[in-house]
Amino acid sequence: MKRIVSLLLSLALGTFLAGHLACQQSSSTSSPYGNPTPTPSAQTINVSTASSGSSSTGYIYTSSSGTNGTGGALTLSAHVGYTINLPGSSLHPLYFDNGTSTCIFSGSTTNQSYTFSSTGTYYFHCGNHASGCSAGNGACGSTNCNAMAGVITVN
Ligand SMILES: [Cu+2]
Repeated sequence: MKRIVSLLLSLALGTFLAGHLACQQSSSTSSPYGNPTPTPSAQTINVSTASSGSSSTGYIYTSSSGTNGTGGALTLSAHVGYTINLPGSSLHPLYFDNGTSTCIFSGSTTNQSYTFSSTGTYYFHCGNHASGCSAGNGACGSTNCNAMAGVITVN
């Protein structure tokens, strides 16, 4: 009788341990030492040009991951490590900066790509079709461009 009880106990213990180990294995794919740490994956944001009657200059920037507010300015958010692809052409010369008068791209007439290495607020506008830029369409460091313009918050 004692042997049967002992056998049943070891069977139950074995089943419990097998289930426990299987459970641990399935939940430890990210880290064996506790809760998995989510790693934000690098993403790419693509910005395009478009005609729009809602813009005072007839053009806007668009992106599937952003919103166009009144006046047409595009609002985007990103994380450090994200890459943004920005259009530039002779019709839409690209100005891009991080809120200072130092341009990252200054009137570029070709498409540009930029990977964010720092948090902050970044701005871009078209040299021909932005409106209301305090420093002028042909300059960087304007924080209030609308129409063909965009703002990216990087955190
Ligand atoms: Cu333009």
